[in-house]
This record gives sequence, C-alpha cells and structure tokens, in this order.
Amino acid sequence: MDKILVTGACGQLGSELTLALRELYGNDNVIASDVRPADGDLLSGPCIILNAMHKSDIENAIDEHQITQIYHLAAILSAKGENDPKFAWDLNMTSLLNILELARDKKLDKIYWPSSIAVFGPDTPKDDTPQNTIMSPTTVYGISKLAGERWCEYFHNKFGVDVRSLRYPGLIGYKVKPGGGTTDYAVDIFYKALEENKYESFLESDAYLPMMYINDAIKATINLMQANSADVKVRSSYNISAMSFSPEEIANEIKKSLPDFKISYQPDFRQKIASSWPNSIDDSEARKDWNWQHEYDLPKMTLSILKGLKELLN
Ligand code: NAD
Ligand code: AKB
Repeated sequence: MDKILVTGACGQLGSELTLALRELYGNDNVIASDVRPADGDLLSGPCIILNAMHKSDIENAIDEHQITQIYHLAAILSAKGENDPKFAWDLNMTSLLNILELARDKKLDKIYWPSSIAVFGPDTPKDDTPQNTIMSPTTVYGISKLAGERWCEYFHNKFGVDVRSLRYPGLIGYKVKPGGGTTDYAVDIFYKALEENKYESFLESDAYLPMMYINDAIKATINLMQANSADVKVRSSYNISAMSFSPEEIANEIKKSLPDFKISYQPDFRQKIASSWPNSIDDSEARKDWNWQHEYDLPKMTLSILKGLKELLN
C-alpha cells in the first residue's frame, strides 16, 4: 500500500497537492508535514511537525508511518532566498540530500521533488526554452534547483532511486497565498482586484513569464508520479508549460470581468530576476514521454480564480 509523506505541506502548492493525494490514496495514507503547524483542510488527515533540514525527523516519520513515497516540497523560493542566500542554499540542498539518501538507504518506492524555471538565466534562449540548453541561474534559488536536478539524476543513475521532477513555471492558485517568489504578483493581483479594484505590480508591465494554474500543476505532478518508470526518461527535471503572460495582459483579462480594475507599476528587485527567466517553455518531452496536456489558459484560469476567490472572501 502507498504511504505518502509531503514536506512543506502548508505552502502554496502543498496545501492543495496534499488534498489531491488524499483523494487518490485515502486521508490516512497521506501525511502532511511542515515546520509550522497545519490548519484548515489539511487537518482532514495526519499532520506532523517536521524540519526537512533534520535527517532524523524525516527518518522517524518514514519509520513511524511506513512511508513508501515522499513529495518533497519544502524550500525557500526566489525572492525570499535573496534575503539570506546562505540559508536558502542550506535549506534547499540539505533537505533534498537528506531525502535522496533516505530514499536510497530505506529503498523507498518513489520521490517527487519540484524544480523551477529559475534554473534558467539570462544566457538561456528566451522563447520556447528547450529541455537541454544553457543554464545560468542568477538567484541562489535557481542555483539550488539546478544543483538539485543534477543530484536527482545522479541518485537515479548511481543508486536506482526513482526520483521524478518538474520544472514548474510560476504557479497560480488562490486558496493559499504564495511564500516569496518572483511570480507571486500573479496571485496577489486577484486578491487586490476583488478587495480594492486596483493593484500595484512589482514587475514591469511587459514582464512576460511562463505560468500555470495550480490545478494543472497538480495534474502534471500526479500524472508524472503515476507514469510507468520506463516512460520517465528525463531524470533531472522535465520542462512543463501551460501559458505565458505579462502583468499588463493579466490585468486586461481581469478587466473583462471587473471593468474598473486599475493596475500601476512600481518595479523592485524582483524585476531583475524576472528579466533573467524565459518567456516561454518547450515542454514537448513531457508531452511525448507521459502524455502531458494542460487544461487552463489565461482566460479560463482568470474566470476560475475570480469565481473561487469571490466565494472565499465572502
Ligand atoms: P511555499 O513557500 O508556499 O511553501 C514552502 C513550505 O515549506 C512552507 O509551508 C514552509 O513552512 C515549509 N518549510 C520551510 N522550511 C522548512 C523546513 N526546514 N522543513 C519543512 N518545511 C519547511 O512554496 P510553494 O510555492 O508551495 O513551493 C513548493 C515547492 O514547489 C518548492 O520546492 C518550490 O521551489 C517549488 N516551486 C514552486 C513554484 C511556485 O510558483 N509556487 C514554482 C516552481 C517551483
Ligand atoms: C518563484 O517565483 O520563485 C517561483 C518559481 C517560478 O520557482 N514561483
């Protein structure tokens, strides 16, 4: 029987992915863990406090709950990582290596670990960025994700660890606020649109970036994890894509539902990070190897978020 541990489960992705996994595997078989206490819907199943930097915490959880798979989501993201680069490096790398070593030593079935478009940099081709290309990340977060990809492939090739990974673009959900990324504006904008009818963007009007609705990210993650091992040909991390847009474009889409909505621009240090990332991603290998297909484009996502968030805020 599959028994799953999710690290970083209280975050933007974890809080929704954990519930999707519980739907599939049963509430009691998916253990939500984080350094902070869980609340809300996460309490529908087991929740534990676990610091992913402490190998013994993870080992105890594996033994106690007879864990067979880990979804390792705990990390510091791009913008927050720049406040304390050494800590971001330590957290992102130590936690991943703890989990890869435990997966090898305890012969776990599968590991999921997300990478990011932050592995790319200013020298990377900007449009339809290929799976294999120049990687020159400029943030400590991107450097840690690129190193993490190499470690995942190494543990797969050398020790046979079945580790799988996606290079997510900016993820957009509305149920939990994001935790310190460069693409967070695309979540904040919906809150401010409904609460104040205006938004000040910390990116330029034309900062065009790859993005994905969280429902698609969850679908991609589960599809990849349920694919036959032989079909998972990329063992560093798969490019994955759904849509790309700029702050001006998403604001125009919101205006179709809220005609008085206004956007203004006050770019800060995050603009430089955004400028170093691709405009769009070529994810043909994911589409070919395990049949990836996205469902949400910008108009469909915008309507879904405005409807769901309106209900949440009322
Ligand atoms: P988040 O910041 O919302 O959540 C991270 C969670 O990790 C938080 O709940 C935090 O409390 C927890 N955490 C921090 N330190 C911890 C520790 N030492 N031990 C255990 N838990 C700890 O991040 P997210 O947006 O949910 O991202 C999840 C994963 O997906 C990350 O690896 C991130 O790099 C990756 N990713 C996210 C995006 C995105 O747009 N959200 C894009 C690309 C990749
Ligand atoms: C961030 O902006 O740091 C994340 C990411 C793209 O990895 N959303």
